[in-house]
Amino acid sequence: MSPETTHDLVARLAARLGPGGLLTEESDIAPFAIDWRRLFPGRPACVARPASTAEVADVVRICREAGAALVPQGGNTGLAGGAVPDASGTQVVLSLMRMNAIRAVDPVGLTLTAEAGCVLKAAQDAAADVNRLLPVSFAAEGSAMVGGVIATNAGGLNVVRYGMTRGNVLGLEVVLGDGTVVDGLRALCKDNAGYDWKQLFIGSEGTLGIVTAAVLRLTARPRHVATALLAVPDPQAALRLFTLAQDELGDAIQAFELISGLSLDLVARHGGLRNPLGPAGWYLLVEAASSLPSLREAAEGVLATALEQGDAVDGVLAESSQQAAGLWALREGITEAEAKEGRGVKHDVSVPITAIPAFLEAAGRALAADLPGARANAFGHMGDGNIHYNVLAAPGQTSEAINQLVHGVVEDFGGSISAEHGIGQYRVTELVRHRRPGEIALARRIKAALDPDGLLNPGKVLAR
Ligand code: 2HG
Ligand code: ZN
Repeated sequence: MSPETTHDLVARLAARLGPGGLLTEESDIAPFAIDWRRLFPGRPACVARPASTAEVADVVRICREAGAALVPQGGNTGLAGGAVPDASGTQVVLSLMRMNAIRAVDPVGLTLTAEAGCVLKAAQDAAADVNRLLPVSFAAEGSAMVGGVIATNAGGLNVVRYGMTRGNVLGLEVVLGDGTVVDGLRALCKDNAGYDWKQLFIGSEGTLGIVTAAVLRLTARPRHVATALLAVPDPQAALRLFTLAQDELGDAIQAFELISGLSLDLVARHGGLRNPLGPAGWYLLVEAASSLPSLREAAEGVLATALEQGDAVDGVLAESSQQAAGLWALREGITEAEAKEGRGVKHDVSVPITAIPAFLEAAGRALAADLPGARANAFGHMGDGNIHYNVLAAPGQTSEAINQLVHGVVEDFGGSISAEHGIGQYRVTELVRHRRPGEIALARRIKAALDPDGLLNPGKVLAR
């Protein structure tokens, strides 16, 4: 794109969006130009901030006429560089932040309709105000926005009970790459009328269309919550406890998180948060919730059995919601603590739940043999098979070498190289290596059908 074309494009967008709708000053656009981890610094031509679906559609049309690429962005909390522009100075960041309304909450029909720029926490709070639960939840929920949560099919802490974002989206409104608005904002639990096209956009990271609003599923809000931290000798014991929890607490389990000893050391060192239990190789943060009054008794029973059979060597069941929040702060502080420790190479992998202990052992062995000095900071959502096998690299070790080693072990266990964070820019090369040729070819056909000019978030998910 020539400088004149970029100049004309910016002028047209400014005219359409009016004051506050377009950012062009270096200092204004800087926060939109780089990801949270500061791994992918970019430089956009400008940041468009439409305030309605009609404005989004016009931005898309204006960009398309100029041949300019668009990079949709919500709260910019992603960990795979999927929402930031390249460094060409020609891409337009399309921030959904001004489309932040909650359009409707229906506590009887159990739905909430929100615009893409609504912060996830605000949507959760709106559900809680009418005594309902919006079950998608993760550490960045105070900044992440509904559109980005959907575009990345975010996972998080409660997937073991409520599934991924995909399972919690009932209806969707999207703007296609040619500016067409597709309104599928139906508040229906059951809808088998033709292709379920919304699934194409959920998890497509803004490469097939732009999510502008959604109908989300709400659930009952359990009255009682039991939260426990357990120290466990090894991942095999953690797996036995997963079965025990399934047997005794069943569908009341809403989080089953595995945390390495190193993770809690880092949270203590960099976040100043004290681990209330003694030193151990591994920990479990387990949470169950139910409206039945017998929950606490059942949870106490599980903790007692776990200690008795030696699968837990220490444990605490929170006595209050503040104490529970303290336990969660340990878990939710890992990402920031890891960032302060040094260069972490992140992996967001999944393997069958049963294979988690063997996977951890095999990955640890491979790391020790091939990349001496590297430290594994493993933690994650054991209850859904998703482990963040992050590696704190030793000097001279490349991300590529570490990725290939870890993902090779994942492959051996029939796993996935991205369970919940998506591909973004971070895993584009690794995706090609780990998906079958037929799967990549199909993805390219879908991309070509919906974005023939390649203007929607180019270079993300699929290589250009
Ligand atoms: C979590 O589970 C997030 O806390 C972030 O998915 C994981 O920092 C990470 O690698
Ligand atoms: Zn996670």
